[in-house]
Amino acid sequence: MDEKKRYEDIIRILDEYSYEYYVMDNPTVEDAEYDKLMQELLQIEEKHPDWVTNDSPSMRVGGEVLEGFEKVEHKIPMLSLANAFNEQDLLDFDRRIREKVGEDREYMCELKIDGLAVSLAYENGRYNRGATRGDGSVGEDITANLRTIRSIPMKLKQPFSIEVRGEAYMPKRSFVKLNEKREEDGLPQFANPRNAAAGSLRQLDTKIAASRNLDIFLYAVADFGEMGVSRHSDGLDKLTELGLRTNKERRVCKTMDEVFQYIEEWTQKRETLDYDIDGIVIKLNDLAQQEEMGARIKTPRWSIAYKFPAEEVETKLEGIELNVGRTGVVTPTAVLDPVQLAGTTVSRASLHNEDLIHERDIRVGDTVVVEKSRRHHSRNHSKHSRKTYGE
Ligand code: 3B9
Repeated sequence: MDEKKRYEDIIRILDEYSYEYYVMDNPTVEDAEYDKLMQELLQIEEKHPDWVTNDSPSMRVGGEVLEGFEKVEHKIPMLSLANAFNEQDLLDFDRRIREKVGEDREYMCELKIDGLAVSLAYENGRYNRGATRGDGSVGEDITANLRTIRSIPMKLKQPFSIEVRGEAYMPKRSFVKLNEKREEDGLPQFANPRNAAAGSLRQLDTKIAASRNLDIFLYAVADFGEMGVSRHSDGLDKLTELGLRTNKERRVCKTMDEVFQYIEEWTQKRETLDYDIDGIVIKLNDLAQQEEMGARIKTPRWSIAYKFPAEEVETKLEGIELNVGRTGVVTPTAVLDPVQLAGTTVSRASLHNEDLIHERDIRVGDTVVVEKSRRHHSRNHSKHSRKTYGE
């Protein structure tokens, strides 16, 4: 029997099983069957180390320890999204679009996943490089860590050379489990799934990222040009056809009423998802119309993110003010880089008393999490901040 051929067959079968399990969310075989083939693969690889390439299913468990992360230049910049905080901002967005492209328009509504923006480069259909967004022009090479995300195909179903963009995230259930485990082990907690995902992908030991159970949704291509589609929605369908994981809760809307309906629906349903979303992304669907609208330096004019009123948001501690009350009690107040929280702008928050500052080792320049007060004993203060932890 041709062992090389058997080896290649096993890789194909394992890749197909992974695709069905992790991308389609529809397992087709028992775990035992998968494990048996994986064992056979490992045995062959032990005999023929020279056959093993980076895109073997055996490489998904990590093992490589990196010295640092190389810089990666994004030849086509990774843009971000302008924000909308209310209906009026969205109506203004729609008006600017109608002024330029006319009344004949449709919008794609998507969930805004609260994760880490990354890009995946495929060369002739093979996974070639993965990078963080960084500042949009230059990111970090996290190819090895992203390889551990099982839903990222090492091979596309057609040999395209494309750069796809998306959001890597940690599912809520994995986040809760991870923090429980860290508590047991006496390790500091992650503040939220986004920090946990970002921390995991920044690990030099790829085994750590592999153990963190991350996932990904892809939502864009650097250049849809070569894919032969004329609408963003067709582009996403094409990504799905190529074997990439896209978010299925997307919807084409023909009117702003439909857009508002979509927003309303997901404002209600967001807690039912196993991942955090921080808003809704609205994109002009027609790619020619997108081009007509063009882009600002950092953000396209054809897209906008409606942000949910945040209950908890990170910002920088700019200073601490001490106020002495009539009774002589000193209350420290945090002066913050202004952020949107629960529908209002917050630039100050009570730190309650000096002990709290020492207890949490709060210092100017720290990143702090400001949250809407949920406590009854601090009635006088609508906001308070706590120190966050980032790995
Ligand atoms: C260069 C969803 C998010 C998102 C885009 C998103 C964040 C960003 C974006 C991606 N969730 N969608 N979409 N669901 N968190 C729309 C900003 N697109 C781009 O990054 C991009 C980049 C483009 C076009 C789009 O063309 C240019 C080429 C050269 C110069 C300037 C623009």
